[in-house]
Amino acid sequence: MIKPDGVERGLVGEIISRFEDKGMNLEKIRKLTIDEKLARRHYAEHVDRPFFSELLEFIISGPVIAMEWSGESAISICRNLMGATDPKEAAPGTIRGDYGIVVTNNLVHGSDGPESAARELEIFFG
Ligand code: D4T
Repeated sequence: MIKPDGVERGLVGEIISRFEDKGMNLEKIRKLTIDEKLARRHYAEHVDRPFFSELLEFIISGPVIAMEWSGESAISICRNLMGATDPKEAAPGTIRGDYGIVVTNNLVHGSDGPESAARELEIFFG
């Protein structure tokens, strides 16, 4: 998912190109504004984390681009392209390393395993 900061900053094409250039296949794409109910469902695992309310407020603050990508080792490859969660620590050459500074506004979200991918695809594409 490209988060509201990535959309607002006009980085959608750049971010999609990075996944395509690596050899990933874009299967589905949808622009939507997440409402609070959907945000709570998507981020249910983080409900007890101290940053939850900030994360919730941010993710509903503007449109996002939800995407399904396929390809060899798609989950780990996409997460490597995204870089470390905190853009301050993300390596140059990664999306977060090249475009981000603040951890809340870290531009992209990627499923961290097959179960979360299936759960999140169901949330965004049914
Ligand atoms: P996502 O889930 O967005 O791909 O991020 P990660 O898998 O890389 O990281 P995460 O689950 O630890 O964090 C989820 C989400 O919360 C934001 N966040 C994180 C935040 O706003 N403040 C914080 O202190 C942390 C650690 C960023 C990603």
